[in-house]
Amino acid sequence: MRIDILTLFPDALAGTLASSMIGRAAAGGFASYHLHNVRDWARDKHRTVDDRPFGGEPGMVMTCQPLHDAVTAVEALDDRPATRILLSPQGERLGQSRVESLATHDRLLLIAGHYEGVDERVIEEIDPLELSVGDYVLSGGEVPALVLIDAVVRLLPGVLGHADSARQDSFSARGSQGRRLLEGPHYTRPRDWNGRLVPDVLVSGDHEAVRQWRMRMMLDRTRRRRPDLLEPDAEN
Ligand code: 9D3
Repeated sequence: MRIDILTLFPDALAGTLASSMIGRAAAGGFASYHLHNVRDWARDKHRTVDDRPFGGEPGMVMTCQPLHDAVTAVEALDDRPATRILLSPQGERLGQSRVESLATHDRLLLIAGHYEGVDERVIEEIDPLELSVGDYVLSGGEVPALVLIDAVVRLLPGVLGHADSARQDSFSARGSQGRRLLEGPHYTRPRDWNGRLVPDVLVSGDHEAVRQWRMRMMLDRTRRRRPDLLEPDAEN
């Protein structure tokens, strides 16, 4: 998968893209990351990429021309058509089902906004999928872009190795109707830590009892902590 990222702060992303699981996916040839500074497409001598909003709100807005030229130029760097994504607080909230679908695409073009936002006309022209990572205020789209990349790239065949992907799809985290559930508690040695014991059923050797206990813990926990996941049309 090729991932192009348009940003005003490429330095803020470079380190993370080279490290951790995200970096290993690139080192293994499963993904490639290409950072582009939108400022490189500005035309005036101060390389301006923002301006004051019409209508008198506070803050600054990213202007149309540099961003549009950047999208056009970057898309031409490769023959594959890119799925355009704008990270935006006004976007659809990112969920695992969207992540799974994006993991099947050959090429993503991520646009990380900054300042108060992006001129609406260039959004209309580019017509990107708009995605948010949650209902809290961040200072820009850079961290959301990294969130999306991490979530997508770990699903690419080969990145985690077979064991983990198989585990993810069949074993854990799904209830009787195929809905995602929270995971239950995990334990390791010692069996007695400061008087806190590992539940007996887990050391009983009765695999069916363990399976039932696990399912009950997952359901209890989901009911208590994330009842929204049990709703009929939960986004998961
Ligand atoms: C004037 C009101 N705003 C500032 C408090 C609006 C606003 C503009 C720009 C709020 C956040 C941002 C920058 N955030 C993103 O670009 C962003 C984001 C986010 O803030 N939360 C969750 N997901 C995302 S994706 C992109």
